[in-house]
Amino acid sequence: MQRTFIMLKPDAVKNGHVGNILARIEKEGFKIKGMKYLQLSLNDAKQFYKVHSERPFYNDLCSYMVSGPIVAAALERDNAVSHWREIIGATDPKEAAEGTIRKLYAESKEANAVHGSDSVDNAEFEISFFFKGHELV
Ligand code: IDP
Ligand code: MG
Repeated sequence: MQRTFIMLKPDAVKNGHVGNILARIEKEGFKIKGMKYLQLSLNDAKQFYKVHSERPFYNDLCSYMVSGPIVAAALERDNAVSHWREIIGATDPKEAAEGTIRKLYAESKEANAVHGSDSVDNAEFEISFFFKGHELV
């Protein structure tokens, strides 16, 4: 069993896709280990996306991530990291495969509905960024 960290980004919440995406999460066999509905602070967004701080889209991305509430969750499954990446599809929904979460629900390359950790190490780091031990079941 493996854990990954995911977010339902502001566009997914604003556009009313939370229920459908949570249903997909359950259908794919993920167990929810922790979940929060929250508004990120700009500092938290900057910290979370620090690896992208040199990228041209960094400031816009951080502003966008604080533009409305999000859902943050820790999910468990076999191959959780790669399975979630597979079912969310490419970063840009225009390039995402049919049936993927980003293809179905994303607005744009920036407002792309969901986040997913890109490695097991990053997943553990990102889970600890959002959750204290007692907030995970
Ligand atoms: P990922 O979410 O598919 O792993 P990353 O390259 O890690 O994609 O980028 C993090 C987030 O930054 C993306 O999910 C997206 O919201 C945003 N982003 C990435 N590339 C661009 C871009 O070229 N323009 C605008 N936003 C971008
Ligand atoms: Mg990434």
